[in-house]
Amino acid sequence: MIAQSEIIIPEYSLDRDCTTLSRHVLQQLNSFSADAQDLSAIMSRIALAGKLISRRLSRAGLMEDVLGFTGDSNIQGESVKKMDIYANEVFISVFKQSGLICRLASEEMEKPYYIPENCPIGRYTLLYDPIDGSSNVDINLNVGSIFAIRQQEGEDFDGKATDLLQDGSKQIAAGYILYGPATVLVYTIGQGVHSFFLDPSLGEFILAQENIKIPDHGSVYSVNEGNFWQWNDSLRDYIRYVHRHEGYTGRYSGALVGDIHRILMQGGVFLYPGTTDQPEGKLRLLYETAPIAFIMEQAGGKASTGTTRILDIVPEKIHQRTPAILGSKKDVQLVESFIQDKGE
Ligand code: P6P
Repeated sequence: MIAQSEIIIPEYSLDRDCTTLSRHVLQQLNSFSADAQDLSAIMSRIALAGKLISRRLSRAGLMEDVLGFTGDSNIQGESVKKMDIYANEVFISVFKQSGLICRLASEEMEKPYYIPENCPIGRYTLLYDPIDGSSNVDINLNVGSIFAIRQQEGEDFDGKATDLLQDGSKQIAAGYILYGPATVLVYTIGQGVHSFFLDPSLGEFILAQENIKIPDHGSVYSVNEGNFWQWNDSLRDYIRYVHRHEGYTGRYSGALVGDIHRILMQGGVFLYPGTTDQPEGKLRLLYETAPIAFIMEQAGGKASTGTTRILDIVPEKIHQRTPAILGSKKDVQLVESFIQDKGE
């Protein structure tokens, strides 16, 4: 029998295992107000969605009718994966009866989904990309979910959700879930960037890192060089620069969340510039580049279109796209310098 005095439990490990996402949000806000409780509950629901999607992804290869395409195209004109639909429905399901949310705006839905009147209605809107990088799903490579929370402003009688067409400063919370070897949730509510790892044995996201700071410079540049001849000269000049100078390495997974997480942790720059086919770029502002921009800036990095701060952009439509230069401050500034030198 071991005497109580001989049992040494590192307080840190116990305390950390008890620092769940909902508790961390309340600690961040240093408040138990109704708003703080709502935001904490919203983050818990997002975590639940992440667990459900992570579980489905881990079993996808062994189940019928989980992988592959639905045969339909979404509002973006992209072929829809079965996993896109599943994940989109998961977020709706975890929030439908929560009483926290009034609308969900998703990459997969042309118009926002309004919580039905027979359900409790909340004051927040969830903007999300349910599965980012779904081309990776069928080959078991990393994918992610991206989310942002905004408070409904005014009445949305016409169902056009025009109050969502505001700049990124209206985001109350933002982040992503990376479904990789581990499932990691990274979020900010404007007080730093924090990461949580899903502990499958607990079924909880447990605090891993607080106040993550992106290095001012990193060796990684992350871009689809297959678009090289579709870019402006300035971007081609930047790529020629990193090809010719020591100390740069290319990393590109085809899934924004995985590429951005590498850059958040190790530094560098992610680029999705405009092309001749898509002058505004491919990534969507409200549920891709604005949430990631919030994370980048809160971690001490930078997020621009090459000429404009992404968080300053006021969209004209919900699915508006923006070019994106995201990452370490010095690396983003270097890309911007090539663009500004050419006056593009
Ligand atoms: P491309 C995935 O479809 C996505 O929206 C981002 O996750 C990713 O960074 C980008 O598109 C990849 O696009 O044209 O390089 O395949």
